[in-house]
Amino acid sequence: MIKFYYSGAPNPMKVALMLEETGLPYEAIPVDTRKGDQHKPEYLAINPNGKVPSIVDGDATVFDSNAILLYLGEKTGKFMPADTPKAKGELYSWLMFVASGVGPFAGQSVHFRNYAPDKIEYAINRYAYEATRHFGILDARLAKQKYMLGDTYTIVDMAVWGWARLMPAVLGEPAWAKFPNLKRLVDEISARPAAARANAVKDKHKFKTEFDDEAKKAMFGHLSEKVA
Ligand SMILES: N[C@@H](CCC(=O)N[C@@H](CS)C(=O)NCC(=O)O)C(=O)O
Repeated sequence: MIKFYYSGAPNPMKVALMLEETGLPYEAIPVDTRKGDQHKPEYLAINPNGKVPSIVDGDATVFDSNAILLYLGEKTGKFMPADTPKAKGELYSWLMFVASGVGPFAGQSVHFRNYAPDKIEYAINRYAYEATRHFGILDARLAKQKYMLGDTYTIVDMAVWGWARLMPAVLGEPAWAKFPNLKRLVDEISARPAAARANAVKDKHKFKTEFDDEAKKAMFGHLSEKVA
């Protein structure tokens, strides 16, 4: 049985979606990042980066959401494109684009818009600009084809869904008007039974909801340590 270390945040939710889509048996193990569970030695032994998600599958340990999507796709053969150099080229490119571009820039946009103690216009604009640019690239691709890799739903669409469904927090609700094709994909995936089950996973556990000093200390290490 796969052990799935998670919280209700966007990166774990992509993996919850894939686990539900594939029907693999798994045990969801909560990591309450607002209480600092991600920094406990037993969790750092699984993911030295101290973030969620991670999975343990027999003797395989995998961390980083997009690596897990790829691992589960290869394990099951499901939601993967054709096994050809051309299709693999597209898979790796778009999956890494989501991992290194869409995710981190959307995350920083959420941070500077909603969480930073000072509203720094330069930072807010930089990350909103890059997040808008990245979502625009996805939208343009989805204007030409139904899914990120063509005619079929794959792990790349799940990776996109993880962050794009949080558009209101990343760029504000009105931003959806700029990305109609991306909205179509997000709405389609959100309506899938597996997405409803993925969203319901976190309701099985009680996560801390208060964003108090303990939560800030656990999630924003830079507030207590000056390195620059
Ligand atoms: N590149 C990692 C990023 C993981 C990540 O940033 N996870 C967030 C939740 S979406 C987290 O664990 N936050 C808690 C913290 O930063 O302490 C991935 O894709 O899995």
